[in-house]
Amino acid sequence: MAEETKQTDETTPSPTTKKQKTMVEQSPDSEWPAAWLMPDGDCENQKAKNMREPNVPVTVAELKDIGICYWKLDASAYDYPAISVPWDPKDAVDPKLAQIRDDRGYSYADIITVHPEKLPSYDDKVKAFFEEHIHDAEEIRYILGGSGFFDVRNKKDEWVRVHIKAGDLMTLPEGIYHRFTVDEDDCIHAMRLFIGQPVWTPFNRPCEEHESRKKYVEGFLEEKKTEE
Ligand code: KMT
Ligand code: NI
Repeated sequence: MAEETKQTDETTPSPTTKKQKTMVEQSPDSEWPAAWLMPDGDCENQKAKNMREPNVPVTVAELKDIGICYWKLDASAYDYPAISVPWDPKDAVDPKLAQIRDDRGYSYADIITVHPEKLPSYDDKVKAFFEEHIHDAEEIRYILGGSGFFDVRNKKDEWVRVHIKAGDLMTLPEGIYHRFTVDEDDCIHAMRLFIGQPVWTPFNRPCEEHESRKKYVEGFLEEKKTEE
C-alpha cells in the first residue's frame, strides 16, 4: 500500500508516467488546429489543402485517439533564433514551454527554417519530408512562425491533414505513419524537441516489423480485449 500512495513529485518526469500531478493540460478542443480527411490516392500538389469535396473535418477526439497531443502557446511573445541552430531548451523563457519541457523530459531542441532561401536543397528536403515514415521516438514540433501540414494515418489508414501554424506545439507518437509538407506559403519556422540525443531517422513505409511500429499498433490501433 505504502508503495502505491508514495508521492511521485520528485521522480524524473516521463511522458509514459501516468500519475504526474502537475502536467500542463493540453489545450481545449477549440484551440486545436484544423484537420480534415484527404482524398484517396496520390496528391498532385502536396502543398495544396487537399480537402475532400465536400470537406470532411476530423475531430480532436479522433486525433487524440491516434496518440496526438497538442498545446497552444504564444510564439510571438518570445524571441527565438531565426536560423537553423541548436537551441538549449533550458533557455526557455516562456513558462508554459518550460513546463511542457519538464513534464515530458525534453532535453534537446533545435530550430529549423524551411524556406527556399534558408534551407539548402529546399525542394529535395520538402520532397523527403513528404515520404510516409515512422520514427523510433516521439516527433515533437513547436511552430514559431509560418505554417505547414502534418499528415497522419487514422485508424482506417486514411490520411488526416493537420494544418499547423505559429503557436502550435504538437507531438506525434512513436511509430505513427506520418509525413510533413510546407503549404503554398513555402515557409515554416519550427523548434524540434527531443528526449535525449536527437535521432531523426525516418523509417519509410512499409515497416510493420519495426519495434516502434508494433508498439504503436498494439497501443493505439488494435482493439483492446479487456472491455468484454
Ligand atoms: C519533419 O520532421 O518533417 C520536419 O522536421 C519538417 C520541418 S518542422 C515542421
Ligand atoms: Ni517524421
